[in-house]
Amino acid sequence: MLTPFVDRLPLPSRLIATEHDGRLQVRIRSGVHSFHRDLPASSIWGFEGTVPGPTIEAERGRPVTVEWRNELDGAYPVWVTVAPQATDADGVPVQCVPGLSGGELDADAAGLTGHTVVHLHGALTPASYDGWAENLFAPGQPAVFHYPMEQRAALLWYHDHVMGTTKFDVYAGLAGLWIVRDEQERELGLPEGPPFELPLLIQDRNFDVDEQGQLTGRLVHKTDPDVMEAFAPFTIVNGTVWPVLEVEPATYRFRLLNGSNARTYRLVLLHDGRPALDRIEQIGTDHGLLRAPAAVPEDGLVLASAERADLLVDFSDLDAGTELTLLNTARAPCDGAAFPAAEAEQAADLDGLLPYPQVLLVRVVGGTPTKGSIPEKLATDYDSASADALSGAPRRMIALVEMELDDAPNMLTMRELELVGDDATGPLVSVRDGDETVRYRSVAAHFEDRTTFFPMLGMYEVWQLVNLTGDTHPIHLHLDPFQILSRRAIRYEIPEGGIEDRDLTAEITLERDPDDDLAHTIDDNERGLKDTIRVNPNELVEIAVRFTNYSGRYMYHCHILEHEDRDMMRPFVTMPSDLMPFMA
Ligand SMILES: [Cu+2]
Repeated sequence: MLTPFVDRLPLPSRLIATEHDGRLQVRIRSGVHSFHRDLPASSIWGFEGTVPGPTIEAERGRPVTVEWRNELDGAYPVWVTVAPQATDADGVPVQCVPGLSGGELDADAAGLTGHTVVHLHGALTPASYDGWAENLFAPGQPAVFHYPMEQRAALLWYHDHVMGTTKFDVYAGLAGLWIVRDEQERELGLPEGPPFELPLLIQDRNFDVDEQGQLTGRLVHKTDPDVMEAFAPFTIVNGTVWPVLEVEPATYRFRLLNGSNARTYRLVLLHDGRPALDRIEQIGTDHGLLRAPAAVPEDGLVLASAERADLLVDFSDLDAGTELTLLNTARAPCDGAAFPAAEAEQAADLDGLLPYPQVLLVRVVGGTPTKGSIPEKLATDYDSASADALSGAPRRMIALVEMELDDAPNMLTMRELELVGDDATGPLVSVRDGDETVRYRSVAAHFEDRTTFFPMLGMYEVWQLVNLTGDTHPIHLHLDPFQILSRRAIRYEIPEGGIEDRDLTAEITLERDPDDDLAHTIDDNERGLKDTIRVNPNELVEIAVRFTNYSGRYMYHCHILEHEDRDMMRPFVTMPSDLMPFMA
């Protein structure tokens, strides 16, 4: 119904902080946006009224002050609905088709008046400027945020983070990219800026239809009784459905971000119908450069919501007129299951809420072939946490659980678990690893529950995330980056009624479930500095994190926006060491 590959890939406008002496003003405005040649204009909320917002480019060590001017006016521009059935009359999942599918308009969403708060994802930011989800500013209220930019070069992104409505605000368009650059990275001679460095913000969107079934351009956030996340059928890159990118025969640098509400992508580049993943070297991840380039996993590049990839893609040997397609092969919701790259053209899967695998068409045009060299060594400024540093590290255990509710969609929560002794009774979580069993009690489940995590600045901590749900959750920590230590298969049993509002009863064993065919491996491209990590079903992921400079109240959460809004988000408070003795 929309023709793929007819619109050119747009590039967001660039806002280079040093050209403005580090002082920027970004207006948050209602606007209109064209998502496709054949779609009427859509009403949106956007930074500077555009989708995506401008790409802000900053230099390490040069602070940036942004006056986020909330000038939103008018009604919330997206129609929100829960369709009454999961499938339509033809048996097609309603999330694969446009329109409201018989759903009523959500009056509460329609009544939103534009309170917002901006979070710079991936930034090392003092707590007061981190975009705490409850510190909102209404239209007309000033918000001046200071970003120190004392951090390595990386692709960050800024987006709305309002408690309970992040899923609506980001979906309406409130997201933009932010690139930090530094001299260490420049020394590698990588492409910087146009035409060879291209930011690619990938998202999924849906639209309404009129009585004749024609698309109206009105954005639609639709869920169904079986699936609480919105998985929209149309993939947009930089705000355009299935765009075309014209390239010269050269090496390009793609800065990818998955900015979707919930969808995980597994991206496959095809040339003449065959995987061309060997044209791609991944050089960076969430927090910047890897230590060495990594090949893309053979099934494709997986990016969950908020994950980034810095890629060098070689088109230098290709004749003018050559076309390559970037496709997505990941079913939704994502459970980590494999799909062979060679079959990417057949990846469409209605039951997997993937009606259209198309993402982007790359067309080679004329030019002088220029092959960029890829440095063998990239980052030299970080190492793995040493066994020494980790031996005395505090360990924190977090269980991801899905609670069924009688009168509402399921609720995803994170349970913070506290070690208990052998004599503890009541609802407990046991974790058996070989001959050893440790037991925990759930001490926090909701955002408003008491804070239990008080990490000390400068000290490594090991956080363990155990997934007791059927889907993959991308878990994001605000503030400093972390490194993944391990990904282990688990099996578990939760007795009938074991998931209560606060309490949790579960038996977890660190061994593979016989029905589990996930690999539970760490990909090479996950061995960098990360701020978002996928925790797959039947899996325990261990990360090492060290908070460095800023103390205060921050958040960690699942980055599926429908999950963080309800209730997969928790606070933590980073503490300077000298104040630790004064903690109650
Ligand atoms: Cu989640």
